[in-house]
Amino acid sequence: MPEADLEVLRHRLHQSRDVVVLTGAGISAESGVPTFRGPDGLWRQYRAVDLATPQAFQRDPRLVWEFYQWRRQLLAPLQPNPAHRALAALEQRCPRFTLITQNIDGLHALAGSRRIIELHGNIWHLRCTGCGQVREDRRLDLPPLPACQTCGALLRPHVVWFGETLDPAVLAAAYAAVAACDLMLVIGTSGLVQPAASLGYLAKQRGAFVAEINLEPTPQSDLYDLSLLGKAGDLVPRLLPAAR
Ligand code: BV8
Ligand code: ZN
Repeated sequence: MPEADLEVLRHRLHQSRDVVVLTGAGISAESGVPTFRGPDGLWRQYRAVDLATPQAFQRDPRLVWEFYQWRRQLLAPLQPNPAHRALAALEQRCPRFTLITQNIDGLHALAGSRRIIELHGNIWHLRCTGCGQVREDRRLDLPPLPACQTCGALLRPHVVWFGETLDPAVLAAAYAAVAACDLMLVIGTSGLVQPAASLGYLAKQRGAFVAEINLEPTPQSDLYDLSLLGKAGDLVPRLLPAAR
C-alpha cells in the first residue's frame, strides 16, 4: 500500500538530517534509457557484461567504441524525468543530501542535482589510455578510435568496466556518506552489481532507515525497512511535501 509507506517516508525525510540516495538504471528508464536487464535491456541486445570489460576493449576497441557511440547517440536527446527532478528538489530541502548513482547517463546533473557521486563514471567523459587525461566530450561524431589531442594515445570511455576496481576516492566518499546517513533511499536498481549493491546493507548496519523504490523486489528487499513497488517517476515525486 504505497500511500501509507510514502507518508512514512515523507515524515522521515522531514526529520532526517543526513539523507543518502542510491540510484540505478531504473530511475532513468522513464526517460527512455534502456536498463540492463529489462526486456529491451542493454544486456539482451549487446551482452553489455561482455563488452563493458577491459578485455573486450583490449581485444576489439572498435567494437567497444561502437557500443558506447550507440549509447551516447541514444542518450543525447533524452531528458531527466520527474524522478530525477524530485531528487534535485529533495536535495534543496535536506540539510545534508548525497546522491550516489550507478548510472553513467548524466541525467541527475541535468536535472539539477549537485552533490552527486558517480560510482561507475560518466559516458560523456573520455579518458586517455596513455597520459590518463580525462575530459568531457559530448561529440556524437567521434572517430571509430578516438585519439588523445595531447599524446595521441587511444581514448576510452571514463567509466568503470566489469572486472575493474572503482576509483578508491569515489568509493571512500560513498562509504563515508552511507556511514553517516540516518535515512537511505535505494531507487531503481536490481541490486546485483557489487560493490554498489552492498551500500544499502552498510547503511542498515550503521542504523539508518533504508527504503527501496523499485518495479520489482530485489535480493535486498527483505533486508530494508520499506520496499515500495512502483515506477520511480510516479513514487519519487510523491516524497516531496504535497504541493499546497
Ligand atoms: C569490482 C558502467 C573489484 C559501464 C557498470 C567475475 C569477474 C569479474 C568481476 C566479478 C565477477 N563476479 C562478480 C564480479 C564483480 C562485478 C559484478 O558485480 N558483476 C555482476 C554482473 C555479478 N563487479 C565489478 O566488476 C565491479 N568492480 O568489483 O572490482 C573486482 C575486480 C576484479 C574481480 C572481482 C572484483 C565494477 C562494476 C561496475 C560495472 N560497470 N556500469 C557501463 O554502464 O557501460 S555496471 C552497470 O550495470 C550499471 O552501472 C549498474 O551498476 C549495473 C546495472 O544495474 P542496475 O542499475 O540495477 O540496472 P538493472 O537493469 O540491473 O536494474 C534496473 C532495476 O530498475 C530493475 O530492478 C527494474 O525492475 C527496475 N526498474 C525498471 N524500470 C523502473 C524500475 N524501477 C523503478 N521505476 C522504473 N520505471
Ligand atoms: Zn593522452
